[in-house]
Amino acid sequence: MNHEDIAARLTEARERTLALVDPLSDDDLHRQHDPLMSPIIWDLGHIAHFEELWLVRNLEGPVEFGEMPGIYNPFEHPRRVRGQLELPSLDDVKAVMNEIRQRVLARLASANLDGDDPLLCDGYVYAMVLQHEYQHDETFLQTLQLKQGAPYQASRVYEPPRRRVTADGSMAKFGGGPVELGTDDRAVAYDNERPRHEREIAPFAIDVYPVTNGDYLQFMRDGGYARENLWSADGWQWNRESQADAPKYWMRDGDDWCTRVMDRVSSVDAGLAVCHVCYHEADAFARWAGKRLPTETEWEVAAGWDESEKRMQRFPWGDEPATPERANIDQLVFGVAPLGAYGTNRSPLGCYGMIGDVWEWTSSDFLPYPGYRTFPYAEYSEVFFGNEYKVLRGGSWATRPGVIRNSFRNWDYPIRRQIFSGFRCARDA
Ligand code: AVJ
Ligand code: FE
Repeated sequence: MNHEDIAARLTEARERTLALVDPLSDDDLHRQHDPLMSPIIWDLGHIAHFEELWLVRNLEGPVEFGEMPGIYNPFEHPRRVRGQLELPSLDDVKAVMNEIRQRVLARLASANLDGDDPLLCDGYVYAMVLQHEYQHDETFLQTLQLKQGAPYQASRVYEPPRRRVTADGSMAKFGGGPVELGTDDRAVAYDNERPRHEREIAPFAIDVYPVTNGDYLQFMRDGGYARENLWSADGWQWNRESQADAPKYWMRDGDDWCTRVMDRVSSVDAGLAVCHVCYHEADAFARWAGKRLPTETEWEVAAGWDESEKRMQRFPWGDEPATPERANIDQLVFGVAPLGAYGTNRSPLGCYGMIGDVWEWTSSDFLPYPGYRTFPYAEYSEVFFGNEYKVLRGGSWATRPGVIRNSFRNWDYPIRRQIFSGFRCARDA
């Protein structure tokens, strides 16, 4: 990225953020719609102050992340209490966003992107701030799907490509052997994606297609939610406490089911990847199917390993960037697209749809790779490493293209399902 690219991308990111919140009323913006999500106005202020912290203050000399100011420090104010903060009006937040952006652009003009400073080199810190805003754009859509009051109406919804295939239950096979995982990229990748490292992989098979609503309905109709032996101990506890008997946002419709995406309610389409299931539901389904969830390593091999070249691709289709033509990403379709809609969204191993539509749960805890080094701040990845979080891969229809690639690692608690999450299964081969 050169200076002009950076400025153009910053502008584009902000246009998207503001377009997403444009249909919202003042009450919509300030209300805490759910304990899991911040008031939208908080995310807007937080986006601006994160940008100021990294693209102004940190470039003047290193500051602690803890200096993220008062109300916008995510660690001082957990999401469930953000509705109680004194939050500014939209006009005030927009004024702050613009004022910060002016200083960012002024500083950018003199930034040396070819030097040794790892923060500036190849525009890393700009890519980091862009990806932060992109990720909060997906957060907005989780909040808007949960929103109280009138359902959110997107200003534009795009049709996915017309192609559709029927899942045939097939699995792709990897014969085992050494593979290269992660990346050494220092221009865009987060610290948790580094370094590239070799691992010996046992032979495995993995579903060619993500688990569909049709597959999931079979699990439900076979008593999947009522059979304790299909669930882990934690999973069964979640099952009892939540009283869940279907994915989030599913509603009974006589003997059938319908579901809602924002303001659109439709009967559940058997030919779409299932969305809004938690890790425990995915894990129980896999056991019911006589399979298991893939590890994140297996997922990455299935998404990008080219065995003939002995090389990991950046994306399933190759190294060319993620675009809405190649995968259902970027908040355009506003929902999961029919299986097979994106013809070239296939990996060398033959797996379809590993990027886009739904994030895919893996069985892996969120842990550092061997040789991991925190950069540039511990509060992005390091403070979340451990066995509390499970890794998700691949991005969803709500993920912006600039923040998804095969090596990208997302994580969340195994009980969460307000995220756009689905899965595919694997087994030992
Ligand atoms: C990587 C999606 C888990 O939303 O908590 C946003 C991204 N980090 N601001 C999150 C993030 C800081 C993060 N996830
Ligand atoms: Fe953030």
